[in-house]
Amino acid sequence: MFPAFVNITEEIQKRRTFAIISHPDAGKTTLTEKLLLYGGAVQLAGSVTARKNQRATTSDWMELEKKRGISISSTVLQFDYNGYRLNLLDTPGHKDFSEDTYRVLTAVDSVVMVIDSAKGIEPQTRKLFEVCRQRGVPIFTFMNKCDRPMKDPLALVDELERVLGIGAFPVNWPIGDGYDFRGVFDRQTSQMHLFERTVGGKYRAPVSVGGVDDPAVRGQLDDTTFNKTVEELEMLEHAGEIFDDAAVLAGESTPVFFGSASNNFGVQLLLDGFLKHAPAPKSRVMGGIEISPENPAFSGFIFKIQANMDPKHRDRIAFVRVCSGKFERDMTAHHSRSAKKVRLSSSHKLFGNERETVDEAYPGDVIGLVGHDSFGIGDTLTTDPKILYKEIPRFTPEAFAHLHNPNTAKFKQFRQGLEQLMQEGVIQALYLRNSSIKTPLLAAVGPLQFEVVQFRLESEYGAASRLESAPWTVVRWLPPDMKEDELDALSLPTGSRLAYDIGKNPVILFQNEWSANYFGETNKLVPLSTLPVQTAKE
Ligand SMILES: Nc1nc2c(ncn2[C@@H]2O[C@H](COP(=O)(O)OP(=O)(O)OP(=O)(O)O)[C@@H](O)[C@H]2O)c(=O)[nH]1
Ligand SMILES: [Mg+2]
Repeated sequence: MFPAFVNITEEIQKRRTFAIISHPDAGKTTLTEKLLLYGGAVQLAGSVTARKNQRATTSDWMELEKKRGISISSTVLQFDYNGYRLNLLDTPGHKDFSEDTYRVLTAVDSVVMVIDSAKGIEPQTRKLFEVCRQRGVPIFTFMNKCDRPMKDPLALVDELERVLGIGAFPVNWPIGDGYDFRGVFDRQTSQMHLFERTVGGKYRAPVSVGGVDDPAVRGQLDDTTFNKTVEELEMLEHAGEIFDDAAVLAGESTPVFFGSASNNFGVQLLLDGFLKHAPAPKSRVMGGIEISPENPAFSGFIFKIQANMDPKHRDRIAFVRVCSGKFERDMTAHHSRSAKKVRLSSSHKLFGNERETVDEAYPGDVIGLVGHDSFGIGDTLTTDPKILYKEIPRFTPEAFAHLHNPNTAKFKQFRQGLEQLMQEGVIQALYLRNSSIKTPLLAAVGPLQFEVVQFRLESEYGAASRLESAPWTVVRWLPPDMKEDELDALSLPTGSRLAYDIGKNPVILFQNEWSANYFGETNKLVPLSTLPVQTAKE
């Protein structure tokens, strides 16, 4: 049991573990930086990115993010603010990397959904929203980029409710927009917050706060902006909605905050408003058993693996979300995949690329474990082997390609690099049946994943590669218990091919949807599935 001086309930109640999600380019990484600035975790916004960029001279993989100006992988940042311990996960928005983003969603207790106020709800935001809703994850909304010509704020709120089918409660309201965006009105305290822009938004924006009638504040606004804001606020009041915590926690209503991440407008209000209402870690239900975070057994699961994050340490980190009990460095835990006991000695807390040894961790924390090659995505680590999490979603690949090694002298590097990257789950692999080609067929949710594999093979393993696209676009799983002779007996449409996934489950690769449907109709006794039957060991 726990030593008397640690109150585990208190530790759990302090934790807020959340992801920032949205369509590409809405401003997730920018907002993350600004939350760190306001959370006191960095002194100067941009310093995490800046550190990343300095490293880019040695870690070219980050170079790819910089070159393209997009996030290709999620980032974990842990910091303390105002009595809370935050575990923040910035996710990539591009749909080709949605496997990474979806895995992160299994590890968090709430999300901040960022919306570009000029664009409203974009397709990827909608998809991510659906995943959150299915999981019942509470959603907080940040309407970003109010410093640009934006949609009418009432229309934005209406769009949220209409398109996503969720209640929306504006916690604050924009004052002016575009060049005239001056700040926000906090509806809960009835205070105006007027900000000044700072060069590059590096420092906190100076703010003056006052009631609507406060002359110091009123004097800063022109009549048009002031009257429009007051009119809109009256309309909102008239609608008479109240902040409903229970609906927010049930994922039925989202608190809405307006602002501009790049200018630091509204960031503090978002941070404080979020912390006030976001949930602490709660129970997870697995196979009908409820595992409370206060369960004395330590348990957690691996939702991400990443090698070579820091060129100083060429190693592999398994990201674990702690779900129950207390983690202690050097403890021994049961590892679900190998069914063996493992000693967890090299544990870290993470802040982007930086890491620091951590001696203990509590439910809600994300920690990085180094030095276990047998760890895979989805694995459970626990002191109670009865606990088994099956959280990680699988995706149906839609793009297929062969990867060749053009340089026989580098065969070892090529092979080792590819194996590592597949273990990280950067890409899926299939093995063609009866094939002389020994390298796997790469299977991706989107083609940018191939680019990342090639880039990282070259920069981290010194192995060049040549990509050859494969003729298939559809994969379907066969029943996992099919025997070899039954597979032999199948009559496949022209151009189709049998293969196995990494769990040795048989699949068919089809040239197109039509061909897959045709097979389905002519082989009614062979049920096809778009995803493998999930076994916890995978
Ligand atoms: N005008 C304006 N631009 C912003 C604001 N916030 C972010 N941006 C810009 O929007 C662009 C995209 O920002 P990111 O933070 O990289 O977007 P992201 O959502 O992390 O993008 P991905 O991770 O690739 O999906 C950058 O050029 C930012 O400078 C804002 O409040 N106002
Ligand atoms: Mg980003």
